Amino acid sequence: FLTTPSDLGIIAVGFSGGQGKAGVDTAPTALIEAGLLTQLSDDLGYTLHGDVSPTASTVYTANLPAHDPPVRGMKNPRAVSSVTRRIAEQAYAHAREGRLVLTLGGDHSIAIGTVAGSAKAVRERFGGGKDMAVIWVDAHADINTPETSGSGNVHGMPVSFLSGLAKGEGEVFGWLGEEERISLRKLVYIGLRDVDVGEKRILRENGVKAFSMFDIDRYGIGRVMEMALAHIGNDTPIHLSFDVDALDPMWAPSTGTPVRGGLTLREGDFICEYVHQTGSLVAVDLVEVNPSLAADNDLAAHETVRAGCSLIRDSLTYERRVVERVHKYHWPA
Ligand code: 6HN
Ligand code: MN
Ligand code: MN
Ligand code: MN
Repeated sequence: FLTTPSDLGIIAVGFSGGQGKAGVDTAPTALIEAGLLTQLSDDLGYTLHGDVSPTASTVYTANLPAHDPPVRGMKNPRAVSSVTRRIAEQAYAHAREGRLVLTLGGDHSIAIGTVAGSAKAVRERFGGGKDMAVIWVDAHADINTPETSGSGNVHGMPVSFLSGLAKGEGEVFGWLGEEERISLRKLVYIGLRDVDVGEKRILRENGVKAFSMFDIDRYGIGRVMEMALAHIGNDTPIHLSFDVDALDPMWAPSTGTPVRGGLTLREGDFICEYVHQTGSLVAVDLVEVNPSLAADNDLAAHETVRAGCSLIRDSLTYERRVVERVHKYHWPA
């Protein structure tokens, strides 16, 4: 059952409609120009699939509805819904081909698509008893419902739609079905430090497992990862959704909603290596890199892109110099 697939499906999503700041749509190109794909193919030995041409990521924002007024306070609701629907189909299709799925965001609203696609593929392949786990690494919980959100930005809501706490309807997330849902019992947060009042209530009422920066200081990242994986269980496929703002702005300054007091780059890399090492990883997202927010400071943008490449590499391998890969949940097409 233990296999070492070398096929990686890549989805480049230059999309910024889940929040208000332009520039996050250029991240896939910036990551690729920094040499990410060469590192994945030449250094780590993956065979890459998917259109990763510089213009590919723009297809997700082509043909978006011209008229897209708020729905239940959500901004750009139809655009986010149609883009994430396409991503879900892409992620599902890659997974069905037996590929590990890597998605380059984009703001975090795109995880509605990536997680939905993974959840559906895992459910089909392994059956209901093996619902997928999600490890959400972020300064924020991204679990606002449209009703609790103060900003109306959908990048603060993906987890509520994915878990069914918020229900979609018609052209705004009506496509999200039971088969794409995740269970809040198999969700684990790491790195939280800026959680809204309504989100805290949701986390408490649903008993969601969350390791804040306090827990990381208290136990250390090694023990936190042990506890996180103990909660998920040994035998569960994992989708890792990594918001670069989980890192301290010292390491990742070019992001839309930075919060000080975050993870060191090494702690972020450790999380990725640790998750990879379980062999249970089925998909990775890297989101919220926004190179243009540091236009006055090229170094800041460059450092953030570099941090993003490092996190991705480490989620796809471990013991960097030894270059070992391990994959349990691989399925043939
Ligand atoms: N992210 N909780 C805030 C909101 O607008 O709902 C911030 C969300 C940030 C989202 O960083 O992916
Ligand atoms: Mn965040
Ligand atoms: Mn569906
Ligand atoms: Mn986020």
